[in-house]
Amino acid sequence: MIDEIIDLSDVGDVLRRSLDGGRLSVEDGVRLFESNDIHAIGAAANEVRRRINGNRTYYVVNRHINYTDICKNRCAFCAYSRNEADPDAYAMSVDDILARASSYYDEIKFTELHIVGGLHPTLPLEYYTEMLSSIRDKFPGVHIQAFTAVEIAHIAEVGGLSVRNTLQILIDAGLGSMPGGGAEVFSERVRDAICPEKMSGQAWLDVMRQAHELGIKSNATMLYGHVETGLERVEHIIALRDMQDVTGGFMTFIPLKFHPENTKLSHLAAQQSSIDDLKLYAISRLMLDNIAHIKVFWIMLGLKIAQVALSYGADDFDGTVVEEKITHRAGATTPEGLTVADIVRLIQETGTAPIERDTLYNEVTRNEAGLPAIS
Ligand code: V47
Ligand code: SF4
Repeated sequence: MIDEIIDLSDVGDVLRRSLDGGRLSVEDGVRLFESNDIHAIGAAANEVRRRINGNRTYYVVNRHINYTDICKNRCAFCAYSRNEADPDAYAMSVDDILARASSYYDEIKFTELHIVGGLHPTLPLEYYTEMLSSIRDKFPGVHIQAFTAVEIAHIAEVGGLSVRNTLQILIDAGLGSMPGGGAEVFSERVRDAICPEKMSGQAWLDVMRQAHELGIKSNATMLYGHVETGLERVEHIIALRDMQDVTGGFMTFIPLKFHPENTKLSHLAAQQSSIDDLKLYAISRLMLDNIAHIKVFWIMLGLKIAQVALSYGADDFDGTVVEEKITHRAGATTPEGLTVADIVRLIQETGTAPIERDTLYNEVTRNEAGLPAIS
């Protein structure tokens, strides 16, 4: 069946090469983005997903915390950030963060805290180390996934330290792994248009390389659906693949769907297409032959397309999340969090098997009291 679909496709030669274990080139990737045959591209991606991850769809019981919206970068695509003087700007104290985490921990024993924020001009290194060590002391079994590569470089700059030293200090304080944000699209042309103040794509990769060398795993993202071309997407994906060949430190790739509301790029709203979402998920699965997982961040994608994406290459549904500001300030209409029962049902509806994982993709089982054990 899949052979017939591929034989009839205008990109059948590329799909066949990928299924035979070949590595796709820049030209192959661009051809896939130019093709309208999402059925064949999706079928091939689903087959690759099946070979790598079987029928499993992973999810994590986590809570997101966005500790400050004050940010010196003010990227054009970001509705979340504020200037320090804005009346609704906030920066959480470490006690606030602990209280927020505790209230959810009373309800459900999460295995991960996912912490990201803006580039606050003055918060010192000690704020971040105290945040990590206090969380570690209060929730000893919980994995802390925190600070994008952009935040790490900023924390280093404010503290007058190298990125490597900063990473080591944060690891010693309890940092477990890093989220994949801040990558956007590596192309200089795109960065000039959407986030001129942000570190370069090369600098982002360089922070990740150093984190991986220090034994820290991370995720990787691409923010899509604004001004980028198919070629720029492909070059971004291949830069991640090249880095992964060297370090092996990326756990998952997450395409982040751009939400334009309340941003300086709100005129780009007409470019949003679910066909494009699914094609991008499938092409990512086919091109990233050395990254094990592709995640649907359902908050940004929407629950329905997130479910469909699980048949277009994705194998990870992310998590319970609980509280999310970055996408909701940019007009997302998804809930801010989901219960485990919701996630399990949404995954089961796709015909795949829900598997609770920890941050590092170890399987989690729970006892009758709901306490997690990692196998
Ligand atoms: O870097 C900002 C993106 C990222 C918008 O690693 C926007 O598992 C869409 O990286 N529309 C931060 N996206 C969040 C992030 C993330 C989220 C979920 C899981 C993981 C992970 C990482 O959010 C930013 C930027 O790329 N973003 N504004 C917007 N208007
Ligand atoms: Fe700041 Fe991140 Fe928003 Fe850019 S995307 S303005 S770096 S919070």
